[in-house]
Order: sequence, then C-alpha cells, then structure tokens
Amino acid sequence: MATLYTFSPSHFCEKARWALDLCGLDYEEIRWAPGPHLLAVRGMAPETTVPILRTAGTTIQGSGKIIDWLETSCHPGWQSPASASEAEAIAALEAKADEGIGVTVRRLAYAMSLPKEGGRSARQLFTGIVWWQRPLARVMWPVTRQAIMKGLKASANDFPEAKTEFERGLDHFDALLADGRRFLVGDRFTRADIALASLLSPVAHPAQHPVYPVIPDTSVTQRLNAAYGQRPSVRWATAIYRDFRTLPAAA
Ligand SMILES: N[C@@H](CCC(=O)N[C@@H](CS)C(=O)NCC(=O)O)C(=O)O
Repeated sequence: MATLYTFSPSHFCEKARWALDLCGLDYEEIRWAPGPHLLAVRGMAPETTVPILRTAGTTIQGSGKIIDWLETSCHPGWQSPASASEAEAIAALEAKADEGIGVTVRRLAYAMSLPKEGGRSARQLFTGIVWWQRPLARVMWPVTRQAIMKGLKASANDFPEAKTEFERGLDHFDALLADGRRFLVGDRFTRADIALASLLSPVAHPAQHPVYPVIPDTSVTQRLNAAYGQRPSVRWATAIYRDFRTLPAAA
C-alpha cells in the first residue's frame, strides 16, 4: 500500500490527496507536524516539504510530481489533455494556482494567525499527527512558530503585503472565470481544477473537504471565508468541491 505524508490542514497536501482519491489508489495517510517533520523527512526526500508519496518502488515529493506520477501509473480519466496547447494551458494554470494562490493564501493565513493566536494554529496543525511527533511538536512549537513567521514572511508587519499578494492572485482567477466557464481549461475537469480548488480550500472551506470538518478551530478560515467567500474564484472552488471531490469508499 502507498503512504502519503502530509500536514493535516495543508492545501498542497489536499491537492495530492484529491488526485489520489480520484484515482482510487489504495493509500494510507500519515500526518506529520511542522517541526518534527524535519526529522521524519531526513533520508526520505531531498526537500523538507510535504506532501510526499511513498510506494513500493518510489518516493515522490511535491503535489505536482505526485499528480505527474499518477498520470502515468494510474491512468485517471482526467489525464491526457486533448492537445499540446491544452497541456500547456493546464500546466501554466496549475503553476499560477500554486504560486498565486497556494503560496499567498498560506502566507496570509499565517500572518492573520501566528502573530497573535499561535495556539490555534498549533491545534490545527497537530490534528491527527503520528503519535511519536505529538510531544515533540508541542515542545518545538515556540521555535517552529517563529521559524514559520520568518520563513514565510508572515509576521504582523507582513500582513498588508500578504493580503495584497493574495488578492492579486484572486483577481487573476476571477478575471479568468468571468466568462462563466465551468472548468479552467477546455470542457472537462483537469488537474488545473484540482489545483485551484484545493489551494482555495482554506478560503472556500468546502463541506466535502476530508480534513476541515475534524479540525478543532477554523477561525482563520472562517475569517477568510467572510472576507473572500463571495469572490467568483472562491464560489467556483466551492462548486468544484461539491461536484468533483470524490472520497475513497472507506472514508
Ligand atoms: N510546491 C510544493 C509546496 C509544498 C509545501 O510548501 N508544503 C508545505 C506545507 S503547505 C511544507 O511542507 N512546509 C514545510 C517545510 O517547508 O519544511 C508542493 O506542491 O508540494
């Protein structure tokens, strides 16, 4: 059986999880906490980031690479772009969703939470983590919290820039969706749709998200949803979750 290593609330992890669920791949999810994950990832993969997928024969790090691997090994219905130009458009939009939404919404969420309500973020981040990381995660949290604020430029002072950056990403996708299209590229669901919808999930807070319902405190998500929930991209993400977020049969 394959193993997917994640942080519980991570939207990049949700992107990979969604693709795995859609493929029907049999996998176990092991949740790590930021901080202790540095020990766990050592020797497993070159970077320190999750998601990481491990199968009998290979270790794949990064949501995009995991989906690349799924496309060749699992033959999901949403692969095989109709043309080279469609493949290019899908890749470009996925990259834009990763950078313009994934990175910026994470920075904004942390800038809203870590400077003053770090304990809430910890409770979210530690949801369902593997047993041996629990005590370590708590002990390391003060250092981890500072490291995240510094590394992601998510201090209180960074908040205005983080907000502007995220809104720029939203503007981009709102403009793209203004023609009323159902899918980002062409007339069917693709990995670009998985990318944008999952990376907007911290704002859309969709009912079909497999982790959010069990996360103890979602106040930042609620605030993000109150501020941006009516934006066209966020409404689009909510609808895509409703119509396409397939969960594994056992879940
Ligand atoms: N481009 C990567 C981004 C992954 C990423 O940034 N993951 C974060 C969690 S959202 C992480 O693992 N951070 C911990 C670290 O950088 O050590 C992907 O698509 O997988």
